[in-house]
Amino acid sequence: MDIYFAGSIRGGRSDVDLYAQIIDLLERHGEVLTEHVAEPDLETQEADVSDEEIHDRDLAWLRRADAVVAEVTVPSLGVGYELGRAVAWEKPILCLYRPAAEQDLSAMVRGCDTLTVAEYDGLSSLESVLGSFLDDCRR
Ligand code: 6IA
Repeated sequence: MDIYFAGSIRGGRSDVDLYAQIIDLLERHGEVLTEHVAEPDLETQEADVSDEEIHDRDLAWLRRADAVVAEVTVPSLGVGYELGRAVAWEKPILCLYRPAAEQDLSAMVRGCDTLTVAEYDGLSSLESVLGSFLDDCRR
């Protein structure tokens, strides 16, 4: 199973360590196409890649994905855009949100009935949420 993980980059990197932990959990279920989202020094690594190349490469991965998992607690335009494209392509989508966060989740995400929002408070509660979502994607 190909899994597209989305998380904030230019929207803010305060959750980057958590993204790495979520990706570790996802890798038990399939191949994560976007491991770079958890790369602490992504900015320097991707310095030679144009925004157009990033956009086109990421959309090709998104198109190919069997499932999309997004951590949406740190608001990100790019993640919102990816979610909109994934909805249009009828991908199974799970959004992970920590309600204790400063910013409330956008109504455009929470109000979308073709994606699932899972509220959680820490990594320990995620294992079963991710497992049951990805099992459903296989059916
Ligand atoms: O608006 P954001 O940057 O927060 O958007 C984050 C989302 O867009 C992620 O889920 C990624 O899939 C995608 N994305 C945005 N920027 C990149 C990137 N390099 N590399 C890969 N995916 C990206 C940006 C490097 C740059 C800061 C030099």
